[in-house]
Amino acid sequence: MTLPDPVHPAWLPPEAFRAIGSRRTLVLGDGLLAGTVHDEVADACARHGGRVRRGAGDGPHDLVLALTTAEPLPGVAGEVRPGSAIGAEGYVLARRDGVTVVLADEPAGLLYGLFHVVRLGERAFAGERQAEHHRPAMRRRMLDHWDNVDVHPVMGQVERGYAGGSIFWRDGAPRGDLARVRAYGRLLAACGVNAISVNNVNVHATEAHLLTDRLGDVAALADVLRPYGIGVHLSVSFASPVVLGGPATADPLDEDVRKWWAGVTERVYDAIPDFGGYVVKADSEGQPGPFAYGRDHADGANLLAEALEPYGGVVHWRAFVYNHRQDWRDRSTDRARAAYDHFAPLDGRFRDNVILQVKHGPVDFQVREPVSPVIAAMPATRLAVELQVTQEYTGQQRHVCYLPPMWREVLGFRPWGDGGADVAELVGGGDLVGVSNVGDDPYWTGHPLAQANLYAFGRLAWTPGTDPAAILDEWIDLTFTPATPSGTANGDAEPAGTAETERLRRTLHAIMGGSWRTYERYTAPLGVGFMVRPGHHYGPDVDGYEYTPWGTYHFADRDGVGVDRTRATGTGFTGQYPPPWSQVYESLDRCPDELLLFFHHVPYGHVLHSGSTVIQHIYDTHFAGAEEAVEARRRWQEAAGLFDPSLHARVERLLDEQVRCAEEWRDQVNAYFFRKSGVPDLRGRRIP
Ligand code: GCW
Repeated sequence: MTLPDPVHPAWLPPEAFRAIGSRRTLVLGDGLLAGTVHDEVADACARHGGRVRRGAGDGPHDLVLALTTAEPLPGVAGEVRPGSAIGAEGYVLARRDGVTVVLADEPAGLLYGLFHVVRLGERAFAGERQAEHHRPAMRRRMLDHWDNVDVHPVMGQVERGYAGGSIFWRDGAPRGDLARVRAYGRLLAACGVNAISVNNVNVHATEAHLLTDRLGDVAALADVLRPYGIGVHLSVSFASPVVLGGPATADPLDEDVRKWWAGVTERVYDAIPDFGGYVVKADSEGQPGPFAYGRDHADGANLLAEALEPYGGVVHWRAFVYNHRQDWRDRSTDRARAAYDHFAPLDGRFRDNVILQVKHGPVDFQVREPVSPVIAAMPATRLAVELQVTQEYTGQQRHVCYLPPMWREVLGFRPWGDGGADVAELVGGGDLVGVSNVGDDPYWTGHPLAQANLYAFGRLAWTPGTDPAAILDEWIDLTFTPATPSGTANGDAEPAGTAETERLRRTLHAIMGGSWRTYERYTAPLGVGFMVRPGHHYGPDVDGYEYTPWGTYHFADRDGVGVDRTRATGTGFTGQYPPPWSQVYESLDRCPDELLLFFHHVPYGHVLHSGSTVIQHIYDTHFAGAEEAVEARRRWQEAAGLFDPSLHARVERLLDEQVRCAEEWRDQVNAYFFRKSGVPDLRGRRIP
């Protein structure tokens, strides 16, 4: 596939297909996605001299990609066919007698199997391989685009977008570059993503029309994404009937409203038969919702679910509901409590095709938050966990911040303690949703190294237990050194790379591997959150949100800092967790250091488990974090010869900005707390 110039190929450079493209492949199976698999291989063969057959299979073959329903399956493929079902998107990978086999029950499995072979490169064609069964942990692995069709006067083309404009929309119209959208679908399929929503959850006037008279624009996107197994979803306004010329009310219990949604939804499926469903942000930050009619969120979600049900569609109903007009003087209102307080009582009331979409933390995508208690509180409700791939609060794609270590902690969190299920298991078979970090920038994600977050999102949604460092290796190998993969994420032996590729890997690990913790060190301390500039949320402003209606406070005074969320003396938020966490978070002694100020208000002299006082920890981490940014830049500068010069130059410029901003954070946070507390730095460093 030829990419529209000058778009960066990300993790699918042509070289990544060399191993397949130089061999003899047989593709057995019908259907659109099997056709995609054939075309991918054919394209690779045209470049690298191999050949591909589809249907009838004169041997010999090096690679057979076959549906289990294909008759007859050639010898080796027949031998590795498992006795039981492989499952919707799964595949079996094996190698015997010099033939590599991918078997799948459905064409989607063939596509994911093909990309597995791409990841393995030459290793896919060496030695023998016992049959391995691969299937995704999450049924839906979805990216939400916060893309506006019109340029929003405040938020622009993409809300919280840091990679240029939208790849779908521009100035009120479709952007029209469907080749780019197709290339995006291909990248997503290669990391395992199978669904996207194509517009912002804040649905403004123009965007509301995508549901009705501008449905053709959505159908055009669905058409180019379909060959890569990507289902299209749409964010809709709860007030759609009112704003699109239907009934004068959007009351979910009104008969005319129900009929209106049924009719509209029928037309959606006429245009897009495999349409995924609706995404809804209701009664949140000014978006309309069922509260206006005295109804609750189960009433609201079920209305849309009922309309989608005949077609197998789903509603992603967001749990991000809180009072964004609170009085900062009111210490009893706690934004962290809001999602649980609104939704936990509704457990069991949602229709089967409602998926409650819960942000991973109780507040709002901060660099450090506890896991949302809603996830453990809704056993009778289908759940999606929402992660923010776009780096709104983690450096806005100007800072390197490799997020998978945070996501791994979220997915591995056990709400009932050791021995209980973890978040990935709780949501297992359900949905993992990420807010996309992609735009029309030539590197897709603005910061070229932010591509790794997108790639890793898909890979973690497929296999949540994967080590983030192994995913990083996979991404590095595909993107930068496709000829010499290390393949550690697949558990394969590591072949010797050249000294140069080893240096390249070491450089990227040094810069990216710990970058989330580095970012945490130079920004808001110990889980307290925010301290960002209001509005755009970039850079430090310690009191920026302190006296605002948004509910995000740190309560620093001359004696101490932090939010008391205990049951004993605070907002009672700790009580939303089951034991042991309700007790661990309640207890000043047991609360993990990194979340201390999320749960407790403590004096500056409070001694952490680490042995340091809170104030000294603030100074130490801020000096260390800013130094780590300087060190990352130094490593990058040293590695100039290892990367494409224009990519290198782009990252270098961004690292300059990261260093500048990290030092600004360091100085503002340190100065602020020194002035509040009057406690000097034990090590006598300069605090402005
Ligand atoms: O983090 C906040 C963002 C808003 C966003 C909102 C949400 C789309 O600042 O820009 O709106 O979350 O998740 O709905």
